[in-house]
Amino acid sequence: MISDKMQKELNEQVNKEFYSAYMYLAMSAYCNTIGLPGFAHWMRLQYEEENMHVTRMYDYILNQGGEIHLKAIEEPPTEYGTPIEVFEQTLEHEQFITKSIHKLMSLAVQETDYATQTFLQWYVTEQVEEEANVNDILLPLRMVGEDKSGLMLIDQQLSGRAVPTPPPEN
Ligand code: OFO
Repeated sequence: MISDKMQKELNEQVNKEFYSAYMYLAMSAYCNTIGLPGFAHWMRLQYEEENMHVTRMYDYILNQGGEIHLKAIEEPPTEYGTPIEVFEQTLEHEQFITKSIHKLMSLAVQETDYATQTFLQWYVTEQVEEEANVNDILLPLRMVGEDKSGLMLIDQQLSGRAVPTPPPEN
């Protein structure tokens, strides 16, 4: 069982995770149009990963006897600037999601909702990984700047990203 407030906040998070997926799909399309298929591949897999974040949360709400309220997903931009700017916006977005997950965790602690704390712990850890992955890409990107051969090399590396592992079931 979850409180009405927790149900509402988890539904809000579902919407944010949906937006994440939507934004990464838009970023994937953008990277394709600027001639960076490896970047596009990385973003496409990120889109798939976000969908898994959505469904895990959706399942949890239902398993706890809660109601699902799907809201409209905000339209993401179609253009994201330079390759560095693409990943800077990615980092900014993930930091926003981290804060949002932390707020949910604070609520679960405040409500002494142990089940939701356990459920959310996976997202807390996942966000550390999400931010670290983006920082690991931003570092070489900042080093190469606008250098075309450096960008091609990074594009090749990003094309090797493996399909994400599904999160554990609730
Ligand atoms: Fe769902 O972690 Fe990214 O946004």
